[in-house]
Amino acid sequence: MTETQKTAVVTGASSGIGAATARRLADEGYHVFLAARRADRIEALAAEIGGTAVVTDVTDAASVAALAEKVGPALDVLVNNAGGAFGSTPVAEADSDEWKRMYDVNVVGTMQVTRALLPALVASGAGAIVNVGSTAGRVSYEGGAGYNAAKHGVRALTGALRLELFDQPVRVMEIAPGMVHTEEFSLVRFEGDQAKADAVYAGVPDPLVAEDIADAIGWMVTRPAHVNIDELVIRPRAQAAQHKVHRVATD
Ligand code: 8X3
Repeated sequence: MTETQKTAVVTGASSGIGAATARRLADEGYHVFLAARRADRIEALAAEIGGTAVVTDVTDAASVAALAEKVGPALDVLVNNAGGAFGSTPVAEADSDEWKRMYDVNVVGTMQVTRALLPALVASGAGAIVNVGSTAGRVSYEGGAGYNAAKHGVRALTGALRLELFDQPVRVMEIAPGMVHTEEFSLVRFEGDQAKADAVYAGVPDPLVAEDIADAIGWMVTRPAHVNIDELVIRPRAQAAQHKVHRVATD
């Protein structure tokens, strides 16, 4: 890292949108701190992009404090990407532990990382926060309630934070992706059931990929410091709405 190089933290940087965003921000010239639980993955990516891997569990305040310590006194960009959906049961059959985990990683995790890094973002004189929300935080759908609630929570947190920081040199932004075909998102949601995970994207001509979201985040953070992209909803063309998805026969 050079004295003048800008810095970024990306949580959930071990795969999918987080890994693609880390790569993208490195391409934009940032020194990227890759925060995630899986050391082997973030160390490999850090080596590839010249960043710093920091094994972090965003749900653990002590682990997040260690991340802040490593980042140091100034930070330009924070991408709160760590999150996910666990399970897809209707409310009548919901698993309380899955719901708590979703709230913990998506909402409390975002809060804890933001709280810890806010002084450094302010100190940079032009900080930028991008919270990775979801179209699932705009509408609800069957079997999605726990995730819907968590991502609506990310949106609520983002809105309150923007108001609280109105006189501070920190932009507070949210990106809300729709259908993005990543290696793990649906696999995690369906607890390792590859067939169910594949069915989500079956026949969809071009779902978004992680690089599409990374590209948008790269654009958001590289706008001039006075330009706050409050919310950016981004879907594949084939997904006109959550339930209105164009699919073509695959056989
Ligand atoms: C993921 C988008 O469509 O699975 O955040 O709810 S969706």
